[in-house]
Amino acid sequence: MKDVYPSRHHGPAAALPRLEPCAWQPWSADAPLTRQQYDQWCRDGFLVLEGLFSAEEVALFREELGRLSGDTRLLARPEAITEANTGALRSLFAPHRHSPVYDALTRDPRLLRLARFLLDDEVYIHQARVNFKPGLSGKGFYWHSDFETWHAEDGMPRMRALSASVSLTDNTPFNGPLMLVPGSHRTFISCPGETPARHYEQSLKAQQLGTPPAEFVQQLCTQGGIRQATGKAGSIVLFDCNVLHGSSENISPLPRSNIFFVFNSVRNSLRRPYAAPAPRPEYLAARGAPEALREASPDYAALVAAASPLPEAVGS
Ligand code: 6CS
Ligand code: FE
Repeated sequence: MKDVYPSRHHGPAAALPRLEPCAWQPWSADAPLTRQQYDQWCRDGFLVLEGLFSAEEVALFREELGRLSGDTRLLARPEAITEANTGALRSLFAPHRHSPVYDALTRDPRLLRLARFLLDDEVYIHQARVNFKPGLSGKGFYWHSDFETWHAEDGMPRMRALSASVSLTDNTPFNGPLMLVPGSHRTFISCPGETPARHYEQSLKAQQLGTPPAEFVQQLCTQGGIRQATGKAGSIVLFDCNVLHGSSENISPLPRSNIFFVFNSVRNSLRRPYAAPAPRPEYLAARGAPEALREASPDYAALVAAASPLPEAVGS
């Protein structure tokens, strides 16, 4: 299959035009977005939706986060990525595989309807992760396009995927919120360099390869500006797979913890990596025949109660 988004092929960096629509169907009155939100999505490549989840639901998601981040077996697995400088937990990949609460969240209509509408297809989870970004020491994520990595290293053919980041803590101007470049989703930056074997063992701590050279970051930021995706806990940031984004380190005392779900069209499932010696592990990129997600409105309180460790029996 012709690689329409060549990157990391030894050649110089280049700006290529996006070939896919930003939204895969026109707006209609029964869309899960207002016309204004739809137009903003197409123009900018991202959308902040406030107050999607209640304070009670966020508290339940946080309780589950505490359970997972305290699970020593899980922390010893490769899905747990630590900060290079402090060893603190930086990201936990595939949290939905280790949590019935987060697995249910992937089927919550408030997320699933948006993904299915904008991608105009059945969808599955390509990747999920919690980025913890702890207070005082949480490191940042340099400017990048997720699609560049998912295309080069996972074999994602086309731009028909989006991320939904659910804020589990307030995302303020001070604790390293996501920064996005409006309109950058319409340009694919073909990056220089060659993907080494097992690149993810380094890139998930601090990505250097597959990031656009400075002049391209400057050009896209000059054209579109930079927007901080701030919002209260319970808000979400929807962003296109190719929008240029990053986040600064967090030196505030407050953590900036978000859970990200990447919804991919079932027609866009992974092929062989376009620019890497071998596919990345399943916890980074779901492979094989995709199974379309079915909507469900779960009882998060019951799921959290069932998942939480039983209190030590008295006198045990
Ligand atoms: O390599 C990846 O798939 C991950 N890297 C970044 C910086 N964002 C997307 C994704 O979690
Ligand atoms: Fe990213």
